Amino acid sequence: MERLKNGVKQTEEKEWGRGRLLLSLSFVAEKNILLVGVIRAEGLPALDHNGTSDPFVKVKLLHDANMGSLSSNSFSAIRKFKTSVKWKTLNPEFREEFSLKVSMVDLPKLALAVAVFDRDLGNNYLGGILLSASSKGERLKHWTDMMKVHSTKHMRWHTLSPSLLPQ
Ligand SMILES: [Ca+2]
Repeated sequence: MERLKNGVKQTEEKEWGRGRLLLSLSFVAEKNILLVGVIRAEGLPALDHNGTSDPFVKVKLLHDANMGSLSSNSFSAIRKFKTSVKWKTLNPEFREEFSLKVSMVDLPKLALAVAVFDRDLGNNYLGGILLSASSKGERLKHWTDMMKVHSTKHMRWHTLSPSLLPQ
């Protein structure tokens, strides 16, 4: 297939809509640490007048209430992080890793909310994903792979959804 100047990019944007995000997950059982790697995103929507965006990613660990209550010492462990801003790009390269203290008992009852924003006066929402044991498809597969095989970086692309994540 011929690589047309704009043809290829436009097709990709149609398929992905809000774009997609490459994430890495690794649970280190000996240290009770979940490592979340925000690697890169592709085909993000352009929200600025110059035809690009200024993306950054927020990562937040939440309690998935569908999966039962947490052990008492876990509430303090629920934290959030954000990456640096990548200016004027729809295909940002982040390569940032965050470390979250989580006990193995609580891991199946947690959810990871990953949301991409365009840095602006009001930080516009570009898209996001929610990974947990009550997710579906690729997201569920990624979460369960991380829980089953420890100390291994599980990498997976996720299609970003336009729906807002729980705060
Ligand atoms: Ca912007």
